Amino acid sequence: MQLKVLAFVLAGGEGTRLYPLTRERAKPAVPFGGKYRIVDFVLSNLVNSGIYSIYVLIQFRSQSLLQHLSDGWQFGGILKNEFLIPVPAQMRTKGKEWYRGTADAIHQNLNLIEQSAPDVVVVFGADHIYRMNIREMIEYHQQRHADVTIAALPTDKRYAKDFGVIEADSGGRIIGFHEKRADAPTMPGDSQRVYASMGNYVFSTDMLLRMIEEDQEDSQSSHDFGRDILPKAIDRAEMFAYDFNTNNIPGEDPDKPPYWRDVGTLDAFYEANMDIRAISPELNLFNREWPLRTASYPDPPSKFAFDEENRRGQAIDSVVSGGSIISGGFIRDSVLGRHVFVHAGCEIESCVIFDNCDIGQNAKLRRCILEKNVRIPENAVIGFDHEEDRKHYHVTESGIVVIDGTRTPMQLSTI
Ligand code: ADQ
Repeated sequence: MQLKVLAFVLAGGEGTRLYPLTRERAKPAVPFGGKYRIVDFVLSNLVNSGIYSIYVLIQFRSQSLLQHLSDGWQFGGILKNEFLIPVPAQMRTKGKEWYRGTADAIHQNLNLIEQSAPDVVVVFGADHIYRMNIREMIEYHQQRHADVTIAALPTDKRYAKDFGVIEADSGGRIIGFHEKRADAPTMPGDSQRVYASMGNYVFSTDMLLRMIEEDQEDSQSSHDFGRDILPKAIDRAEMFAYDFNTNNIPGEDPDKPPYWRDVGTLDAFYEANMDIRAISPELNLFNREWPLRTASYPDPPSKFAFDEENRRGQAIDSVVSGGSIISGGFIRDSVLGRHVFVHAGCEIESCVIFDNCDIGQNAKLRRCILEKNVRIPENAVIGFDHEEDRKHYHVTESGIVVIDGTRTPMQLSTI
């Protein structure tokens, strides 16, 4: 395949339902799985698929995301076709506005498409935890001579209201697109499931340019792919659904459906973190044939020690990131970020702990998410009595206690 591919990653989402984790950062910059950020998944999928020409479109609270991209992802410089460049709104609309919707984000950057003249443009969201061989989706797009291909995940029909639903015939041709409608049509031959759009699209360049320009002329449009562009394109473009369950990822068990999770809510975010920590995890971080890339820091290794009372520091069915010290505490079913200090006598069960947290002696934590820089006092007991927890913290529907942290102090140069 000798195709010129340009990728846009839509990384501007606010992620309001992940509050307080999105108070200071855009959703794609929220930490995940100890040492990663959510955006690392789509970027790893692109790079592992051989796509290195990437613009990341940013908007809300972008500083943390920019910092992460700069720490871990800004490759390029030598080869002109290898770049990862964050792009804020260019204010190209008449009203000089921020991105008004996902399609407007592409519109404001049409010059980037025109000047590189790609054969296909891939537009992917940055909000999901998944592994995907994007090359296979592009091959499918080419084989079908499609103008537009949408990644589709067979999903229980009760979730139709949360997604764009693709209506396809048995050959995969798209005949309707229904953005977030509970009564959207089910899959051919399966009355219980719908084809949910994963928000990942492959476009042939000419068709994308035409659709985006026409959309700008429409004063009623909200300039969104799901709400405006895709439903309107049905009669005019060759559109196909790419069934994600047919995707093959090197190093993954071909009998298991590929992993994809929407982490739009705190509960879903928590559950997806839990998916990585078991002995045979749902999401395997150890697949060397499809590595998850992220920023790397000069962290020391993590350390497990006996405390003064000769209690072992140990972690079972857990993930512990670099620079963490477990001194005589017991950790089970948990995911720990970088530089977490667990003091003597702690018991931590089923928790997700971000970087730089400090858990005081003999504290007991169960089913908590700890933001960065949280200090848990000695002897604290959290996650056992939700009435008590609610007095101090946010507790989700399923009973996850979310403990907010403080800002990371910025190191300045001194003279
Ligand atoms: P939504 O879940 O509503 O539906 P949306 O808020 O449109 O998703 O965000 C899609 C992607 O674009 C995310 O990665 C987000 O970070 C990013 N984004 C949002 N606003 C942006 C902006 N102004 N600038 C840049 N990036 C922005 C969409 C589709 C559905 C599909 C689901 C799958 O509309 O059809 O089913 O994604 O999750």
